[in-house]
Amino acid sequence: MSLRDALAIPSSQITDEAVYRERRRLLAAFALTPALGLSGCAEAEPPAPRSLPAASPEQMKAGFRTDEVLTRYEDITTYNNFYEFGTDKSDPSRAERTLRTSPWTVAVGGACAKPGKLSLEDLIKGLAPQERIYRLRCVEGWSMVIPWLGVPLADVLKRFEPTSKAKYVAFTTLADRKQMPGLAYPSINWPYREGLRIDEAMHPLTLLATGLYGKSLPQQNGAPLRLVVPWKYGFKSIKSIIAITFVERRPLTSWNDLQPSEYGFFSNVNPSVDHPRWSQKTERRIAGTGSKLFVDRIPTRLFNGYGDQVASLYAGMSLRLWF
Ligand SMILES: Nc1nc2c(c(=O)[nH]1)N[C@H]1C(S)=C(S)[C@@H](COP(=O)(O)O)O[C@H]1N2
Ligand SMILES: [Mo]
Repeated sequence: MSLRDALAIPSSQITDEAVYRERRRLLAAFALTPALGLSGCAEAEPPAPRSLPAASPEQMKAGFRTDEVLTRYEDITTYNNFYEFGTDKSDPSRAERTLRTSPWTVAVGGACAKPGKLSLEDLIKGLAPQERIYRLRCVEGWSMVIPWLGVPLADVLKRFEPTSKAKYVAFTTLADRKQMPGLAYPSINWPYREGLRIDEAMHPLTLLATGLYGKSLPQQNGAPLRLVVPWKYGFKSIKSIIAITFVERRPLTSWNDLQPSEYGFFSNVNPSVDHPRWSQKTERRIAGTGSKLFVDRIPTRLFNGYGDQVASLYAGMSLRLWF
């Protein structure tokens, strides 16, 4: 693994003291020696730890970290939903590495003063990658605990100076048949699209992830850039983003468009609002050891356990009506 991989940012950006210290901390946390990182040798890596050094009380309070057992790297990277690479959980990790993640361009436009088409490097320039350990709850009833690397979406969006007409933010995934074999099947009306209300997009928990477990994102997890919204069902966390658009009206989103009675626009995790075809009261946590993928069923929590941080966004709204 290269040092760039370990940091999920270009080495040209490792300039200031803060980034340097963050780098040292990440390397230490994931027990990667700089020597191993720099040599790029093929030595087997030590298994990644299942928990990380204790977070500060501030990080815990903000929801940026959890001390739950981490899902194994191999499970996070082989049990995936990424229909652009097939609809089975194992399809995305088994697919050929056809996604060209560099150069990668993101078009940011719509209701903002400074629209632009930027390289990924320029999009996140100067923003130090932060480590966030989040629960991910899929609408299908399973969940993981994932150590992401990324930058707050708000820090990126502010650079484009959204106007007062920017009430929502729309996101689009790449849709290229040559790079994504799943596009040959009409499982979804391609491209995959998602959206957030502007206050959700600007919330400090909302992350643009560039890595996980201290390495850059693998193809199957949405390389090189994906959204992570930990209090919403996993399908809101759109992968391999090529466009971000500020809009005045609620944008079309793929799962809501496909089956509006089953997948709402908000899709906040909520154990009291069942999916029409199954209960959402519990979830199967993927945190097993050995050949075991799941641990026992655990209760699902309102807003996926991030209520202290996000409940105020929905004050006065019926969560049943606006599911
Ligand atoms: N473009 C795109 N983004 C997507 C999906 C997809 O099929 N295509 N699946 C979603 C679903 S249903 C989930 S649960 C998460 C899974 O992310 P992971 O595979 O990294 O765990 O990605 C979401 N983002
Ligand atoms: Mo999902």
